[in-house]
Order: sequence, then structure tokens, then C-alpha cells
Amino acid sequence: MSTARHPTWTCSYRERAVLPNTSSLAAYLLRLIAIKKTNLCLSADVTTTAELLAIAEEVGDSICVLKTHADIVSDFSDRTMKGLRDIARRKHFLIFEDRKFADIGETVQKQYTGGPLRIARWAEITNAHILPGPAIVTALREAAASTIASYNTAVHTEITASPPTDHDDDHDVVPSSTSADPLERLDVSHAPDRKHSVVSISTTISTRTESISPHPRPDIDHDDGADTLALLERLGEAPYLRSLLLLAEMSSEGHLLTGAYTATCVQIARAHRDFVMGFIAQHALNSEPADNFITMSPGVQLPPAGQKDGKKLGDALGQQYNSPRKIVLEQGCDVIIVGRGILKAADRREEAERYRREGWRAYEERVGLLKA
Ligand code: S5P
Repeated sequence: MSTARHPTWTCSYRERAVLPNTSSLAAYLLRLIAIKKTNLCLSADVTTTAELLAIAEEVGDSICVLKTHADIVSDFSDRTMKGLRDIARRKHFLIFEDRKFADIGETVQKQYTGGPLRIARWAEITNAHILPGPAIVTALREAAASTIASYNTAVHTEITASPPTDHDDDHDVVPSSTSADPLERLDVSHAPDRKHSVVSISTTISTRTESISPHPRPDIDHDDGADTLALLERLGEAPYLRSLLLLAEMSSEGHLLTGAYTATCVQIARAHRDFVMGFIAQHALNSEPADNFITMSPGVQLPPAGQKDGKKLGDALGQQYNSPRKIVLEQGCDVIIVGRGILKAADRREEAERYRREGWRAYEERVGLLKA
């Protein structure tokens, strides 16, 4: 597969945000990456809510995406979802639930929206194998659309209080919420002990749908000297939209996602550009002029600080590691996914920064912003 010279290879993340065929969520992510100067995704493979929220808080400033395995979190609950969403909003990153769906359409819809995890509700990104055929994508897209339709509403809560009474202190102040985050809005409707007799609530509902014609954002896309915080402020919250990554290659030794399988994966993605943001793969897979898929790559590790790249790294269970430089500069991938490389470090914040710097430098070198 000849992918090395595709134009996206040398395009900046900012330039790619405005290419045709870029969904709003992909454009948001590309701008987020450009503003925070990070193409690092943390794979937060921890087993309790406390650990998950702690690591998100600790490295949130250094990442563009936080990847979860919700099914290994022993006490996963609404508190986990809300906590994660809250940190994602404050620290500006997207959430990717690494669910690796691989069943028939009817089943994946239920797995995506229901059960104890309700993934579609809190994770902007998830992923799927194409083993069952292309209907897995249409099924997940349909489920995402209905989740968006039920939650992505602009809720205007208007309070009409009766004339003041002696019991005014009993009136809660009900916050008016127009947050893009349904978990936030749910809180408003569940506020305790509301005095229903004196409060009337009117709700306006509107829905947004995903578009693959990116909207120009001159306030972000042109350098006017604004600093990172100001740009993040302008970027705003992530839109309440959903996107899918297809597993086109794996990092593990002897995996079967090769050749014709990988090529079929790309074809399926092209038929669903509004929903499929890109791939989990070890190489960039853009090859047709209209392609602007984002490749996220796991199996990334650095040798300990101070040591040079040496022998090939791996674990005892088939995982194979490459350096950020190899993955981004030589293989043209867009986001590096790092788990144990950061999770096992003594200073995880500092280690995340080391990976961020390496990944960013490799990107700058690839697109010609930095000389080798
Ligand atoms: O091919 C793959 C695809 C994925 S999503 N290889 C992977 O390792 N992953 C995931 O990336 C894996 O499930 C794990 O969550 C993470 C890699 O973790 P690490 O500790 O090896 O960096």
C-alpha cells in the first residue's frame, strides 16, 4: 500500500481541520491537537474509578485524548462518567472508549448504548473491528445518531418564582444549563428538593447532526498571537457528537489484520466518512485524494529517560512497541497511544510530557516545521 506521499502526510493538523470530508468532531480534535501541541493519547488502563480520575487529572494537560477500558474499572458508575466528563471539559481532551465492538449490528447497538457502561453517552470516540462486515458501522452510526438526538439538546431552564414568601430561603437557585454535556444537564433536572409549587420550567429542544463540511474558524485557524488558554477558550467545549475508529491493523505479534483485510477496512471507512474518523493502525492509511482519516497508534513506548533507542521493545504477552518518532515521522500516524509507558512511571505527569514532546517533535519534523 503506497501511502507515504499522500498530501495529509505533510499537512499540519490545523490545515487538516478545514479539509473537505472532515467531520465536525474530527475537525475539533485536529484543532485541539494543534492548540495544545499534543498528539498524545493516554491509555488509562486502570481498574478503579479513583485511579482513573486521578490519572486523568494528573496528565490531562498533556493529552488530546484519554482512552479507557471501562469494563476493567471494577466500580464503574455514573460517578465515573461524570468525573471523567468534568475533567475532560476542564483539561480539554476527548474521551475514547476502547470497546473494540465485533458483533452483529443488533447486538453492538445494545452494547454501545445500554448495559452498565452506556458508552455512547460519555465517550466521543469508540472503535470496532470490521470482522462482522460493514453493517457494524451502520449499526453503531444509527445508535450514535439516536443518542445524539435524545441528549444533544439545548435545554433552557426558565424559572418563574411566585412572589417572595417568608420561606424564600427554601428556594434553590436552579442553574440555567445550556451545556453541551448531557451529564451536566441531567444534574439540573435531578436537583433535589425543588419547590415544584413555585417553579415552572420550560424546555426548548433542538438537535444537531454531524456534518462533513468543516466550518472555518478564523479565530482559531489563523495565528493572531493568542496564547494557548485564550485559544482553548475560543475552541470551546467538544460538540456532543460521536465518532468511530476502525481497527485496521494491530500492534500485537502475529495479528491477522493485514493486506486485504486492512484495505477493506479503508473502503468501509470511505463509505462512512461522516462517522468514521479514522483508524487504529500502525501506518497512515490515507491514499485517495479525498482521504483525511486520523490514524491513532498503540504499541508506543520510549526507552527510559537518558537511554538511546535500542532493541525492539515488547511485553511477555505479544505486545510490540515502537518509538513515537517511528510511528509519527516514519509511518505517518497522527496520534500516539501510550499506556504502561506512562502509567508505570514514578512521575507520570513528567513522563506524559516527555512522550508529548517526542510525539510533537516527530510531527513537526514530518510536516517540515522542524529540521532533522
Ligand atoms: O492494536 C492494538 C490496539 C489497541 S486499541 N494494540 C493495543 O495495544 N491497543 C490498546 O492500546 C490496548 O488495549 C491497550 O489498552 C493499549 C496499549 O497499552 P500499553 O500499555 O501496551 O501501551
